[in-house]
Amino acid sequence: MSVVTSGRYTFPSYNLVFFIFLQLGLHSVEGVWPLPQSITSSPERYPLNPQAFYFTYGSQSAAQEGCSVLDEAFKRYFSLIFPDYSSGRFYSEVKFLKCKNEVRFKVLLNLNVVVVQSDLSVGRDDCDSYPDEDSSEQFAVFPNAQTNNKASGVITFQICYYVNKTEIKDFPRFQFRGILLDTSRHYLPVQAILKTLDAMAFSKFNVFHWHIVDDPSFPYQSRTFPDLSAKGAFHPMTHIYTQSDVGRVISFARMRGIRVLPEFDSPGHTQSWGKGQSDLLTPCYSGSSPSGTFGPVNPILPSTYKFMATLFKEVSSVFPDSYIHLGGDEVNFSCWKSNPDVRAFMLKMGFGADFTKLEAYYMENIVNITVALNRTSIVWQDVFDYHERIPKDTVLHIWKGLPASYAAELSAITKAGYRVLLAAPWYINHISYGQDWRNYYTVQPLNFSGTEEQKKLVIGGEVCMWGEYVDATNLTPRLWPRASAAAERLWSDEKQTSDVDKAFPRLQDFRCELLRRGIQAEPLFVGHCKHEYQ
Ligand code: CP6
Repeated sequence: MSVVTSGRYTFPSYNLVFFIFLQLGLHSVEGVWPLPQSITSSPERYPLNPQAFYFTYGSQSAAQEGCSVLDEAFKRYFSLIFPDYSSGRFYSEVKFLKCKNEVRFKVLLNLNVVVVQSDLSVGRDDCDSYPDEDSSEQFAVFPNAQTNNKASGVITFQICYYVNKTEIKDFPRFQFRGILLDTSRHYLPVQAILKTLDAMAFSKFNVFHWHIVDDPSFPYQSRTFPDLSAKGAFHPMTHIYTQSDVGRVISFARMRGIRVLPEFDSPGHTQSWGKGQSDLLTPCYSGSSPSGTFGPVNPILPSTYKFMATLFKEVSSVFPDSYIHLGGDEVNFSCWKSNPDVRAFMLKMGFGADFTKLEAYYMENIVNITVALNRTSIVWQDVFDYHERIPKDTVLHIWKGLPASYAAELSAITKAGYRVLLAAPWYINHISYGQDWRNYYTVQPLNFSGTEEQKKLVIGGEVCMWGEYVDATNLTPRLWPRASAAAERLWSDEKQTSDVDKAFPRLQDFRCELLRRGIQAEPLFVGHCKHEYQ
């Protein structure tokens, strides 16, 4: 059996097409997650046989052999569909055991060819470049069976798996579907990041927001300022991300249709920066003399902006995405207030005693640095709350509050004409007893007062995994399958996914599929997975 993929246009989101496939191959439509915009399955089914199965490019497809993202995706998904075959265990006992719940029979098999045509709508650029906000993720699959008489006669085969004849037309509801990992509170080994990227693709997440540095540690090894990690990382050799590590993460993500969005959060959350860069942080005062402690980045020195311009120039050359996250959250003003030089600067600038004006002044300067680098900025909502003098293409990232307050914030920010990203309802690092995924699932991102134009400014959402209590030991089960609940909210049609009880068995199935693919996803409730005894 072969699977031919072809299209009038070309392929977009490599992680999508084959994902659906796999699920069709092994399970019923119920296990497909997130729910496609349109899926129709018929009882007609075809045997799925690894010896006669291959992916290939359709003659109509603009992408052809040599399209790296697709060539690699073909290999990955073949192994996922036929794990035993790929590991050479196909004829072993394992395979036999796997079949025991199916009607067992041997057949003389005419090699059936299942043709799956994919119509997708992007140019071939996506084969060789990085995914971006304009990458189309639309696709459709139409399988049908043909008899391939050229195949080498008949073979004896034990068939365990079938694929139902199924048509899918699919596209995302929101363009930005992200996961934040925090590598400052705890260092996450590169392997843990790659594993997370793999799992992200399975749920159709398409942005890895890398909150790479923060107060506790500075693991990014900078080319221009190597002291930042040499002095600011938990360990200067083992707990850092070298340039080559970062490159690996970016290309691994690219192959899965995932953008890497770096965050260098300032002026707050920068304690670790001060260890390797003197005069960057504000000296705090106790009365009339310095106390020996330091506060946020010092906004009054020209040297600060020179440093930041150099750092962000490097960042924009290392990270290809057209967005850079600049942070701007949770600035504590007490140290700025204590410092006489800062107070004098405030008077000189006419800020009076309003320190939000100083923060606004700082953020404007930083945003302008990224504008000069031809990058679009994303900032936390605090920056909007303080002032509105930021470029109109800046994206505001909502992280605060209960539904009522984030709805009000969505309303206010979009009314001012800014694009917005919603993170507040998806703090996946928070855990509690019971099925909290239901809260993530029932979020209604567009349920705020505003015009249709305002609603269009909501570009998507993000699941945040803040790292205070998370390292490589508990990252995976804390993320999965709970993050998948948010993934369906961000991908699928709202009306078709309005019933959380209907979602439950599908999410349970999907969690089993994650386990089968080697992702240690935690259970949702009492039960078992079929693959445990198949
Ligand atoms: N770190 C940084 C954090 C948080 C933020 N920024 C944060 C604070 C409170 C909650 C969740 C996250 N840990 N740098 C705010 C965006 Cl509840």
